[in-house]
Amino acid sequence: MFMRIDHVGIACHDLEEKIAFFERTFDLTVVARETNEEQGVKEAMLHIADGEGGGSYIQLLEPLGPDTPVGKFLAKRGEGVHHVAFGVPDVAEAMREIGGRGVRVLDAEPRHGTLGSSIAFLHPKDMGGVLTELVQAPDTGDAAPGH
Ligand code: CMX
Ligand code: CO
Repeated sequence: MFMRIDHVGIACHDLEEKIAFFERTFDLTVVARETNEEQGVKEAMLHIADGEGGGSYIQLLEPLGPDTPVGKFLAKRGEGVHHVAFGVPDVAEAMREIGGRGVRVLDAEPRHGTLGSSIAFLHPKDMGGVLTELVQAPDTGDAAPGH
């Protein structure tokens, strides 16, 4: 079901400052910057490698406000790893299968993710304390990205 690690999401207070750190320390390149109102974040994707079914990235996340998932996380735990995202061939199918195995799927249907991907989240309390994201890359399968 999981094809690869799509990205590791890192919560931060200052997106521009963290982008500069990753660029100068690891020579990574930003391939996307987006504000995702639905997820309550301003974010950047830094490219690591290309793989079958999509690339792998570091996702830097700055909250749009305190009452957002990343805002609450920062207030409670400070900066650090916020979630791990796995690439799946078909996010809707993965949601159904995983949900049927007793893991809470936080989204009723796939949502819009970075670069036209379709995403859904699994509850950290059912995942050993790790907030987990499912990602269907935009060019895989025939399902249109969610909105
Ligand atoms: N990783 C691990 N545990 C987490 C967590 C995270 N990122 N976020 C919250 N938790 C834990 C909290 O520590 C808390 O545990 P305790 O009760 O033991 O203290 C529990 O989950 C509840 O946390 P909360 O602060 O009360 O937050 P909510 O229940 O309101 O929301 C969650 C938690 C995971 C349901 C919510 O953050 C969510 O729906 N996340 C999915 C969407 C998201 O994170 N979007 C931003 C990223 C967008 C992107 O990747 O593109
Ligand atoms: Co993510």
